[in-house]
Amino acid sequence: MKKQIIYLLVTFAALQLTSYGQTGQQRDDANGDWTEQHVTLYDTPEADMMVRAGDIDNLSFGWPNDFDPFSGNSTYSHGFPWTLDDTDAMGTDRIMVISSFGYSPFGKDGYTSSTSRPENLPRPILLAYSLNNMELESAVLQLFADDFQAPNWGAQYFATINGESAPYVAKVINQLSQTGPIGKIVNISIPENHLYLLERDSFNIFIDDTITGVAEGYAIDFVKLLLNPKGFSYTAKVFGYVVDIDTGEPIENAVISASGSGEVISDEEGYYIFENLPAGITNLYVTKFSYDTINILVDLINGDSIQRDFQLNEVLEADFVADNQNSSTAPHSVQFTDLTSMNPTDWTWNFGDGGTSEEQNPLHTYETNGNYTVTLTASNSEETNTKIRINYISIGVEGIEEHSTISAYQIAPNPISSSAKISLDLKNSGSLTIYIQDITGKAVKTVYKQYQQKGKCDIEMNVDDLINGIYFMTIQLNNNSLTKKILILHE
Ligand SMILES: [Ca+2]
Ligand SMILES: [Ca+2]
Ligand SMILES: [Ca+2]
Repeated sequence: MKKQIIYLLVTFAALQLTSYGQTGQQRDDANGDWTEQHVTLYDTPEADMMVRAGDIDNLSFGWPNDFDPFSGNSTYSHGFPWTLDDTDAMGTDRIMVISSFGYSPFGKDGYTSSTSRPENLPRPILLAYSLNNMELESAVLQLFADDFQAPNWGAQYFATINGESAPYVAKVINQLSQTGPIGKIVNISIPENHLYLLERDSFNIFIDDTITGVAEGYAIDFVKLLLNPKGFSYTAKVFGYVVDIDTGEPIENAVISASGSGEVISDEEGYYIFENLPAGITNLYVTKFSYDTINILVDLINGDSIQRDFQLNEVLEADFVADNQNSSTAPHSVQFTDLTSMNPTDWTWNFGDGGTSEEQNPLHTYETNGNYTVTLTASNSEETNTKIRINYISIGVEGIEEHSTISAYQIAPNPISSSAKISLDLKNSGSLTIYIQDITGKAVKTVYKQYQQKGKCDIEMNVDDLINGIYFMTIQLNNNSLTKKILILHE
């Protein structure tokens, strides 16, 4: 009898092994044919366009029965090394060991031990497609990552996309601590200011570590690009509270951004919620002026609802505005107002024309025409921080409202009773942010935050949610910004 039970158990285990290796699903609307190496689909349930390189086959092992690689679960551990298949897309379904790997006193990961040069050198993964005049508004990169263990072995990955450094990719993969040869879907947003890289109808991602020399290898089953994503097939809910780490007070208006799901703002209780984050690894950022930025990975299974609270540490962050940045001729006097957080006690101003001051709110007179970069270094007994505003002051440079990258700007009407139009002429494309601060420097409203093509644009703004008073509006394009005083007077 006992023998029979053992026999049954062995048979059952053998059956499990044979079923592992079969792919339950071979095709779906969001991904197309899983066995294809290069797929482009338009208007899928998830995006205006989906491009993939690499077959969806768990590095050629196949998926266990009832396992869905998009569900957010990790695969079971698989063997290694494995026989390479020449038909697999470049850079997929193969072990790649960082190119700096050399002598490693701290041991080796399994992938490094079981493979050799030159087969295991990192390779780029290429996606080719045609945008067909599609306007690109956002993009999410999904990759099925296997055996990434930078924290365990001390690797410091970098990533490039079309040859440009992609720190937003490196940031995520450097935090992955996969427990051995297992795979999981990872979601990474392409930031707005890098979308132009995807307008070349090709996408080349390369991941390596050319510095540390440690023994770390990884593998990628497939890479998938969602252009103008609409939503994800498998999602989870994440919610929580943002509070000050010292006082425990809720922090309102903190911006929480998540890969592929835009951003949400904490309310007066510090509460935020994302209803539909993609399953798998997703990166969350929490930012708030005068607080340290927090970045964490969340690991989500389809249908999860999890709480993640954030405790932010207030820091001294320098900032300032000028009442009157532009003038047609010198001499021109500018009143600067310090907006630094955490009660600074010392200020060092550099006005860009050789002039300096140690007052909190200096008045400075520019004697010569030109563009001037203004720097404020503020400190208290514990911290120091510097704010640089490039070409912040413009005097006698081609018209009154001239600026190095933002020209012909106008806010009308001003004073504003309910809504106003901001008219801009941008000399460069880039990340455009428009925000409003109150007289104490507290950010009270984000008017606009998007990638913007160069040229003329009009932005409508409603200020019904702000009480009457004087405010400062900052228009920031990439690293350049200008600030204008506005007056809100509701009728
Ligand atoms: Ca394969
Ligand atoms: Ca590894
Ligand atoms: Ca594959």
